[in-house]
Amino acid sequence: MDIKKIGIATTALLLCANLPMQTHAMAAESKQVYTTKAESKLKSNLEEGQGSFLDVTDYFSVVPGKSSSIDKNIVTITPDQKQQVGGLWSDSTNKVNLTKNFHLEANLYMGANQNGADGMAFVMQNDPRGNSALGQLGGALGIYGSNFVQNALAVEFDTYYNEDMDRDVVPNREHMAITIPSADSTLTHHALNILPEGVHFADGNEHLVVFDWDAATKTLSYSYQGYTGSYQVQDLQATFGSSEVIFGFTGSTGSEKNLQKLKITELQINGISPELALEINDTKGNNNGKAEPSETVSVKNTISNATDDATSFKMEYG
Ligand SMILES: [Ca+2]
Ligand SMILES: [Ca+2]
Repeated sequence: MDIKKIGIATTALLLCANLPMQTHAMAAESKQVYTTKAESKLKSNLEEGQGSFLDVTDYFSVVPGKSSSIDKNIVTITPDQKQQVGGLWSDSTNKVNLTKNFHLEANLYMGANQNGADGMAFVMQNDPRGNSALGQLGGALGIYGSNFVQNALAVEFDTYYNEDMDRDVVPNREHMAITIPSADSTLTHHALNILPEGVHFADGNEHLVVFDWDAATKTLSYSYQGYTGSYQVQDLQATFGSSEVIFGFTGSTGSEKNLQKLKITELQINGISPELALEINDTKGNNNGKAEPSETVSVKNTISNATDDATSFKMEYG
């Protein structure tokens, strides 16, 4: 991943007392201002959890009264029971800005029953129902049907071929695709990948899935076990009714079933994940972090962002 340097700030301090340099390093870091609280929270979660979430409930919640549940950082979308539907959504008060890049990685477990159903979907949405939005069960995957998730874009991992909704999937096998959820019984499967004969999502193992939103090209991409696909949105307003969305996962079972669960392992929203490198030099260069009275000390902050999204943020010096 490219490290893109997005800002350099240099300042010089004239010290009048024999202060330990660490004082100044801390001051510079603590004044860093992030765009929203959610970003700060995500960043601290990632730091505390060393790249993974300790508690998903800090930023996500399941659709109340449905079949999904959270246990620590494991989200069960559907238990291994028939006629289930559930979903997990991000905090509706801290939305994702689609003019900035987005990156999410998760481990998906689609079950162990090769003849099971129905699958899961990753969804970005601006449904008026917010984080209680959910479609129908069975082949509708919790995103389609009369109560479909509106103003949305979805990546479905479909473990069961349905004669109606999967009509354009040829040959008629398990597949992944990007869709625009609607109430129509005929869907268009964009960026379609069909699993080979005898290969099943429900293989009893977890697999990494990666989603990226590229703000510059308005393109959603997925990557799963070597399969990739992407879909370009022409207009944010037309697709989402906004430039801000919430995101999450849905899933369902029907007359067939599977245990379907996931673990979010990496998340970057609104271009966060800045890394701060602090370089301190005093003019004598030999006093191990302590400056002498009247000595000039230079402090150089280099802020880099591991995403390729050059989000602006503010530096303050005290
Ligand atoms: Ca299906
Ligand atoms: Ca499908």
